Amino acid sequence: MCATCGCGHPHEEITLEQKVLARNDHLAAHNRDWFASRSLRVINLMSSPGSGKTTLLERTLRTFPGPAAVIEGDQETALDADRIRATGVPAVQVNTGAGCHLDAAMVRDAVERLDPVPGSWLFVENVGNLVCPALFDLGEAARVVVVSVTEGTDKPLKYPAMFAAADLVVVNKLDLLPYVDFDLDLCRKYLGPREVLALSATRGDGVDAWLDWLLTK
Ligand SMILES: Nc1nc2c(ncn2[C@@H]2O[C@H](COP(=O)(O)OP(=O)(O)OP(=O)(O)O)[C@@H](O)[C@H]2O)c(=O)[nH]1
Ligand SMILES: [Mg+2]
Repeated sequence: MCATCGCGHPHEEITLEQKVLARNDHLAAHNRDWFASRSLRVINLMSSPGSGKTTLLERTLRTFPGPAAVIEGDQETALDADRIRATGVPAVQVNTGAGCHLDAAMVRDAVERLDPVPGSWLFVENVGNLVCPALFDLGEAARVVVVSVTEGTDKPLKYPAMFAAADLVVVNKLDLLPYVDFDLDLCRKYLGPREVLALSATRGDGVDAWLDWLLTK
């Protein structure tokens, strides 16, 4: 019951959120088993809108040596899936409508439609959002958070849940560093022991280290 007015709403809302997350965790555990049975290496890419997730995938997939497939999450449009297919790699677009993140059920449905070759790297580009996607396990093997130098140095401090969940943080748009007020050393300090790769998805510097990291997955 609500301590302020006795209406009961806050208590119900908290219970509902816990149930939604518990159900998602259960489905994500099934996804993880299913991915393992097909030797799929699933990478969940998350960031604010426009940090360069799709651009990084486009560059990656043009030279990636292994089999790959992509699930694209956006509220609307199939623009990102179209960009991925233009590289020759299969992609499925998931539109979440009013939703602000992908969940385990959406990914399971999409991967069944995509039917990737066993042993593939399966890239999941989450909906652009530094908050909600951090809460939803998809059954992935690794979480990559992309932050670009145009977003400001303070993002790891302001959105700690997202960065705490990252196996790797990619700092993108390195080519713009001379023109913006972004302190890469301070950003690394804020990120603590987390692995960080700085790169430019458009110009290509730093991308080899990213490819090497992916091949360890
Ligand atoms: N200068 C520069 N621009 C970049 C770089 N990477 C991406 N961009 C630009 O940033 C803009 C957004 O890139 P996207 O790859 O669409 O970003 P996204 O994270 O996929 O965006 P959403 O899917 O909408 O969340 C585009 O204009 C890209 O060309 C980079 O390394 N350097
Ligand atoms: Mg995108």
